Amino acid sequence: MKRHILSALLAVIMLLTLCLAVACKSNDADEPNDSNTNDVTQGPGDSVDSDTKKEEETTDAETDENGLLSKYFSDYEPDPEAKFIGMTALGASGPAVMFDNYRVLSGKTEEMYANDFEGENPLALFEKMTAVGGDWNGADGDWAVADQAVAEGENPNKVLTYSGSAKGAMLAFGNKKWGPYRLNVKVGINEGDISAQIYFCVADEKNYYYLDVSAADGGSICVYQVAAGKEKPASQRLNYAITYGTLYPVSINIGRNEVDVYFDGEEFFRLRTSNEDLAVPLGKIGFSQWKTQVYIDDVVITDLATGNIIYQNDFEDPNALSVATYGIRNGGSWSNPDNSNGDWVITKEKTQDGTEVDNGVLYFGGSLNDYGATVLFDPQIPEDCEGYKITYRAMRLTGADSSEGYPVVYGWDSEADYYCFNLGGWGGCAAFQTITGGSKINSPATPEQIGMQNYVWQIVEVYVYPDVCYGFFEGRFLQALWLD
Ligand SMILES: [Ca+2]
Ligand SMILES: [Ca+2]
Repeated sequence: MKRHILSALLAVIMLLTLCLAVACKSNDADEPNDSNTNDVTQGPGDSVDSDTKKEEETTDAETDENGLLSKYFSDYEPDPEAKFIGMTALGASGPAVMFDNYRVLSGKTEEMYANDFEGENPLALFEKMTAVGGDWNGADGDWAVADQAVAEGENPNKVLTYSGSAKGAMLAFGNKKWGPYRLNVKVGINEGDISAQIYFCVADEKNYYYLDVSAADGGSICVYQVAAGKEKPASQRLNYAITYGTLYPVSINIGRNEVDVYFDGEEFFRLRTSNEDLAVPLGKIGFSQWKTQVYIDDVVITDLATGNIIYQNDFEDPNALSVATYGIRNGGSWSNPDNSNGDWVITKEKTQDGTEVDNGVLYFGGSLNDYGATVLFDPQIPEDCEGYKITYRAMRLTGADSSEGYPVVYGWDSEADYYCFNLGGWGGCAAFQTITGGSKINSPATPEQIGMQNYVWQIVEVYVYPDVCYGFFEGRFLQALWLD
């Protein structure tokens, strides 16, 4: 596995980081490392928008021999070998969309152009286009700079708005030869089922990619590719609740062979020139805990391509554990890994006051100090599966916020090779863990507690694709884990 080499490299990087970091390191082996142990480019630079330099605006858009705007991009040299190239553009499917803090960087930090829409003639360098399938005619006034609606006492802010109703409006910027580069922009939707688009690698009106940010149906994000006028999804569509009036930072890092798409500080999508080496993690799934007692119920594994149910278990069959096996989670200890002490059992749910409910559940009631005990099921995920989703509900009965309530393991080959979405670790937070060759890599834990509660059923969903896993808790996205 390529991961072995990667892990070794990361281990060296982690070691160096640890040597330099000093202080404030816990001895707890389950404590996440502050360094980013994922092979993930650092997040968007939008958090530093307050220092965005205000560029002098101009209407004199002189170009050099490459057609690049010489005033701004004289030092920028596109990579002729780059696989992802093209202009940027902003778009909207209807009114009530706003953009701000538009920046193009030639590297991670080197700014080529910045526009906060506060200056004179802020749209001078943009050109109007119409996306394929749209009916926009480039109407003047549809794109305009306006005051953002802000709460009393907040600083006034000008934003780029789209007030037209015709579809496919694109406000384009840049050059067809551009690449690699990074596009940072903030996007917001103020009302309705409207969607906003951030286009990149635009060759012309029939060939481009775009991130679609939609407020419809509770909100979602997805990347699409349009090639020769034909559109297809280039990523999964993920539910993401959009709060009206909020400007979300978007960062699209266009590399030579890969595009990383960040939304609100999270890397949600990676587009690559080839995913051929990647396969969806197969293997067993299981449940674990640490210093807590839990109920698990209604486990469902769904094939994401077909919608078919691959596996389900509602634990109403008292013999449901007869097909289970047992393991010890990496770093854990369990005196009876054959479960002869009955740590994991099928039982009837009880309420907090001890009333029995007519519902069979999977129950860990073992000693609170016996951690790492994992019960495993073999869902027989078909080898040609292109992606699956694990859904279950869980209830923590005891334990403080420092306990790990609902870790779910999947892709389990052995105790030395599997994945874990650990909910409740790191003081009530969550993070993916990758165990490969017996070594564990923790993703950075969520910055805040996820809100686990005792005696409340809570829903966990894990999407498993060949290149990425997404973890959700109570319908809320928590984290992505990139596989390569
Ligand atoms: Ca502004
Ligand atoms: Ca049940």
